[in-house]
Amino acid sequence: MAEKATRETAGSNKPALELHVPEPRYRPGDTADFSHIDIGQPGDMPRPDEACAPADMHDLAYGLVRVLGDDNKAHGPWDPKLSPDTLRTMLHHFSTTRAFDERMFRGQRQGKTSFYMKCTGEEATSIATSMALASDDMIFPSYRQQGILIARGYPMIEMINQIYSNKGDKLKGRQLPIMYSSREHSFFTISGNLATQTPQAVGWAMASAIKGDTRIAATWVGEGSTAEGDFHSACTFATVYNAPVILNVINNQWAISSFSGFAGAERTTFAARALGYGLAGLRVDGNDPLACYAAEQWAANRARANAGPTLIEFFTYRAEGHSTSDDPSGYRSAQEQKEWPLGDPVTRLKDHLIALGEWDEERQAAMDLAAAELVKKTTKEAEANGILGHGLHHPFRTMFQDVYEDLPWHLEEQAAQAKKEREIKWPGEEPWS
Ligand SMILES: Cc1ncc(C[n+]2csc(CCOP(=O)(O)OP(=O)(O)O)c2C)c(N)n1
Ligand SMILES: [Mg+2]
Repeated sequence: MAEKATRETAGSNKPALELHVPEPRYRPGDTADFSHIDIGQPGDMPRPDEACAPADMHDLAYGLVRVLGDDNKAHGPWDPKLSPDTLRTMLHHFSTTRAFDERMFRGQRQGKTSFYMKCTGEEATSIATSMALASDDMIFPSYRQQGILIARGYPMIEMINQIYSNKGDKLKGRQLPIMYSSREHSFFTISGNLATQTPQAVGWAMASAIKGDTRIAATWVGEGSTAEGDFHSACTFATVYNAPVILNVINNQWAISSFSGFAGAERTTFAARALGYGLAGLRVDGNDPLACYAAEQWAANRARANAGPTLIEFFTYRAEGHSTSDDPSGYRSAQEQKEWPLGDPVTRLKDHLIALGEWDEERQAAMDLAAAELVKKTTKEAEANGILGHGLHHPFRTMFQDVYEDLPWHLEEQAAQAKKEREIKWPGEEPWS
């Protein structure tokens, strides 16, 4: 401070300028307390008409759309009134996704893959939302929406082959594990470069409208990634052209070890970003499967009616580490997850079905066991195609294929050099395998 003061010109009474550097409320060892967060009451937010002007739904960007109450019943105008069968299907996808995450995480610890990312606690933001879309609406995901592939019936063995980068991997080991792609399931290739999927989704939606198609696009992006310029370009294009797109912002409050304050959460909500662009903005309890479904359905109806794009913030909590490479005990309080007031989406859906008289703990236990067994069996099948480091990957030569119709001369040279080096390193072995 003393140094700053000497820089002031004589006679000036202007205060020295200061920066604010955000600091999370709780660090390891701290007692976490979320009582400062206003989560409102289930059923207390209005449900405006889907063609509503963004300026007329201002409050929805600051409140929290909630449906499920502490009584495990559905409340208010956002209740999507899903049938018990649909709710059980959703629960089944939740259970499968959780079992899948558990086993793949363990597989990384056992050295079968180099990398994995769980979505624990955030299942509703991908599964419940995608169930509100048509199966051929185009998904532009981040890396934490494996639940969408599971909900869309993508073969689990393909996911595991990709995670193991084995000879069954349709992406031929060219993508980081978990960065899936499936044209048949309208699931755009995951990119590790954060937020690139957002302008791509808007562009795809614009193309769909230009062609006079009926399919809409939806993208998922982490709250930390909304600080990327790409996200803001996406918002601008979406509003300018009224693109039939949904921008889902998953606010799990952490971006690896950076808390959401570094993306602007101390100042306003992520849903409020929408207002400045003239987009519809909704802020939703991301751990409430019914609210997630209802919000996505609202935005899909809006987009399909050419009434405009929507930005939805799903307020949730990343219950586990960022990835297998992360250890959250080094930067946040272990208590946070327990104290987090919006609970666990799987438990909330299960308890809702039980409250409806449509489910019980025995059936839940059987469902979870069946999911774990399915994942185990499929893992074994995928392991027959190879695991990390066991040689059963795609042949080495394939790294020079597919990008160009005719291999350019400089890549031909590189390929020849690589082949020669491998012959020296592993004499007597097939250099291209
Ligand atoms: C352009 C870019 N910058 C940085 C990274 C490194 N990185 C990978 S994930 C991540 C955190 C993203 O957090 P968030 O957007 O909140 O998503 P979450 O992981 O919480 O789902 C970072 C910084 C990257 N992959 N790409
Ligand atoms: Mg995040």
